[in-house]
Amino acid sequence: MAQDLFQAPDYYNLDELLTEEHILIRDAARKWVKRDVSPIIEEACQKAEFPHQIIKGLAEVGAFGSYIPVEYGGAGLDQISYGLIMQELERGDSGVRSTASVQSSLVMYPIWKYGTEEQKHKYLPKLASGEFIGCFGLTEPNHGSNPSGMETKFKDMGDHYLLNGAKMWISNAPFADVAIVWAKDESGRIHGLIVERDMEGFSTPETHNKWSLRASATGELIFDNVKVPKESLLPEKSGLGAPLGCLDSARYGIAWGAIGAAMDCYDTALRYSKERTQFGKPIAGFQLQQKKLAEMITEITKAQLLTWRLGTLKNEDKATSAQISMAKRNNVDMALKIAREARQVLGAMGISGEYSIMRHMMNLESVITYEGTHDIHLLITGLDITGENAFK
Ligand code: TGC
Ligand code: FAD
Repeated sequence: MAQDLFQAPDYYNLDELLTEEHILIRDAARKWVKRDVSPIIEEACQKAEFPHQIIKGLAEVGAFGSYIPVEYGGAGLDQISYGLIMQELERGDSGVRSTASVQSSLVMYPIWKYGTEEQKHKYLPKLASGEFIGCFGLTEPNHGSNPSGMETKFKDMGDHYLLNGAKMWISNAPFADVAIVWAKDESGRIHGLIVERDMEGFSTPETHNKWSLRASATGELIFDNVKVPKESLLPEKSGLGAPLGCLDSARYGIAWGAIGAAMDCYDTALRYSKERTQFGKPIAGFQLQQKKLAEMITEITKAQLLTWRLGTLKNEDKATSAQISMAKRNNVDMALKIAREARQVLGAMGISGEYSIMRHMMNLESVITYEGTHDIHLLITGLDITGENAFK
């Protein structure tokens, strides 16, 4: 990748809405991405390899459990800080943000919210420091958008549970030390279980041939008569609302993350348009290119405002699931459209790994699908405003 010259757009002086602490945290993450992610990320993507060397840095910038209390090893930060970190990580690459959002919102969050004190002390500090990496298994081969139909199940064997089934499309699975697995008990109720890598009968084959999120490792979780100790069940919440509660937190982080990807595409296209000369002048001087750039900064600014407001609601514990869905859906769609337009501004150079745009565009095709597809989030808004369920 060419040198990382990123300059963050702030068209409406939104930094004035942030505290000094927010800016310090964001800038530390921004600096780390420039120094440790940008120089290696293109090659990791081309090779379809997760860059394990970034784990320590992710922990150091507070990307693992930023809002988890300090007593459990987290950074004890507010929701806007968490969002800003996700924004900066995804500015580098959606796969890097994915690793951090899974760890924070889909692994640490359920242990923190639904776990016992013993589980919290056993796992959270190690997850915060990056000594352990986690994954979250909800999606199955036959159940993606409708997880309530899941077939993975466990049986009470007296002194342990016996777990059987399979999950697929699981981020971090191939190297995760622990998996939060959602499975049904004998009565059909959904529970979360903490499954450790070395449990017999548990395997995590890697998913290959992805054209998207290539720097993030994706895999399956296969449970073949896995004996899970009884103390591995998350006791404080059950039912589909338990995994969906984790998704609220992760979707919120994605809403911020997508802004990062969009900012990077816009900034790259703006700089290129000023440098690239055709027909005797910089292409930035042509109306058609200005239309693209002006629309990009408008959409980014709208998304920044929406997401900042969502962050303030989240800090007050007032953000609804439907509000989070709206921001996730809007921002990922916005970022994907900007990536497509920005790529065109660069002409042929837009498809080159010299620039980040094509990588962002391919990544965003996953981001618009996972954590609830674009269509599912629209139906969530539809249900919220009309009271009519159009899912079924
Ligand atoms: P429904 O009947 O609506 O709800 C069942 C129960 O759940 C409650 N609930 C929620 N609770 C917390 N947060 C939410 N967002 C919630 N949405 C619903 C609801 O109140 C109810 O509670 P109760 O007490 O009445 O039982 O459920 P449904 O079966 O009709 O499904 C609704 C639907 C379609 C919206 C939901 O299932 C859904 O969101 N589907 C999308 C699936 C999804 O997002 N999968 C993501 C997998 S993880 C992932 O992609 C990680 S990628 C990570 C990365 O790499 O970054
Ligand atoms: P389907 O549910 O089969 O949907 C196919 C199409 O039908 C979509 O367009 C959808 O919008 C549409 N559709 C479905 N239902 C309706 C309806 N009622 N009305 C209208 N349209 C509908 N999952 C995890 O559990 N953990 C992870 O860590 C994880 N990481 C992922 C990483 C990557 C790279 C990817 C690509 C996916 C990941 N997922 C993960 C899975 C992801 O959450 C699912 O792919 C997603 O929820 C959609 O499920 P599906 O792919 O089975 O699509």
